[in-house]
Amino acid sequence: VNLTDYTDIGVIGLGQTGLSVARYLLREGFAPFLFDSRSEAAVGERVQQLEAEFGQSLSAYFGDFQVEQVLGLDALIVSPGIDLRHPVLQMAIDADIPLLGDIDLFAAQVQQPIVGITGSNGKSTVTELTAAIVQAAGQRVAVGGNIGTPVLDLLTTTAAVDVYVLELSSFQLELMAHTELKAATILNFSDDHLDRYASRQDYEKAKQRIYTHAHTAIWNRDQYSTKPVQAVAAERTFSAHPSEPEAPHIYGLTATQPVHIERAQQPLLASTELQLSGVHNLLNIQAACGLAEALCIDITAAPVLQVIREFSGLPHRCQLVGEFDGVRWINDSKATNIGAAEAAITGLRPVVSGKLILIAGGEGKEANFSVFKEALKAVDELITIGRDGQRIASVYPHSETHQSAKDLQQAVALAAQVATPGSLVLLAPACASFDMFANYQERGERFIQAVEAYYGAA
Ligand code: UMA
Ligand code: ADP
Repeated sequence: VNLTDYTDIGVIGLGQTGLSVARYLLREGFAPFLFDSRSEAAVGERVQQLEAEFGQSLSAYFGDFQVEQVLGLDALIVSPGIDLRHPVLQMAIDADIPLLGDIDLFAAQVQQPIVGITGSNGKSTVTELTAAIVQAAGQRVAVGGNIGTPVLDLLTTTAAVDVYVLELSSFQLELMAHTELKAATILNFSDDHLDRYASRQDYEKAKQRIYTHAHTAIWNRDQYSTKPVQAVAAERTFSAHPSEPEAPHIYGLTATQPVHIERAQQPLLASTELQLSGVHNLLNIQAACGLAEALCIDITAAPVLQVIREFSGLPHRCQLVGEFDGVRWINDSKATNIGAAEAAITGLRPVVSGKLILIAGGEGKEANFSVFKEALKAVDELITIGRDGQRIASVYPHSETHQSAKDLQQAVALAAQVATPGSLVLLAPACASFDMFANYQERGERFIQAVEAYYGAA
């Protein structure tokens, strides 16, 4: 991507990404045209801040994207949250105006190896764990992308970087066409974001773009749709099953107890020595090891193994809030789709002696909840919240124990009332949070507060 080919560049969307793009363009001497379909009242302040920061006035347009303004531009840099099926963007495509994403712009500016991580679930965990491994191997690492730091902001730090580790969403990948990745993985697929894609196939196709210019692909041999559809220079696979003798350098789990992560038929780490729990995390560790090996890191080195053992995950992902009256409360607010909630239920069920009580619901993103039915069999009590809570309740096999709550406080109170010692209450909504909260972090924090308030522990 060579921006010097263009004069009038539009920045579509002024959230975290759009602002980082605008700053980048301003640093490079462009005078970008800024667009956000929300009102000026909602986003105007961000533009004023930019104007103050760069000491120049900017052309900004708020409200519905206007054809005459957008079609007059030479290139559009589009934020991931914006649906490329938007009629004005479709007209821009028809008019041969290039639509660009921030990842390609970033990659064109860096020489260091870049690692890319996508998948429906586990992206942030694998991103942080991979970064921790790279660091343990003595290399300087920077982390960004969908995890929260827009990639172009990574260019502004002065600290030296040896490797970039990026979490990439399907939305970011839709506009990634040229980025070369030293190693890339699709961790898994589960229904998600079907409000943005015509079909599951379209969603998978967007994620497959991660391998377009990847050197090494790390994929999940329990889900063949994660395998690159086109040839790559090298491959490694991971699985919940033992590795196969004919294919070296592949990961798996031993069939013997305690379960070990194995590499090339050799046990590498025992599940019992890890802070992370659940089979899904054993897969995440294998994927991170595969990515690190593609960077020529010796993952059998003692400091690397130690960092994996000590890695305790991220907040809002199966995080223990506390144990009160013999009841454990787990915050898995980041379970924003069915696959993530399933992983939490299946991972935790074996360690619950009392009831497993699930709090779920929210904005369902048009997912097909009938596939959630199997996992819900393991749930003794279901309490639903939010807009699509009823859609989950409608597939719940033990419907006689279902209760619906108007907010999280009420859900916590209802859960506490039905919990017995040895029970576990899990917030794993299987839905996005936007119908009730600003984001999954706020949902998780409100849950923690509600639990602490209920037990007077705050
Ligand atoms: N906007 C419009 N028109 C629209 C839609 C949005 O103008 O039709 C405007 C909004 O008014 C707002 C801005 O665009 O001002 C928001 O842009 P955005 O939705 O692209 O969000 P950013 O703030 O740029 O954050 C994005 C990612 N968000 C999404 O993809 C929805 C963040 O991932 C990411 O951390 C950030 O870039 C930095 O790379 C969040 C996310 O929810 C965590 N990701 C999804 C997920 O993980 O499931 C994909
Ligand atoms: P992402 O960044 O893809 O949303 P996270 O690492 O933040 O992924 O984890 C989100 C949720 O998904 C967690 O709360 C956890 O329950 C679940 N999860 C994590 N890893 C996996 C996996 N490999 N397979 C299925 N579910 C997973």
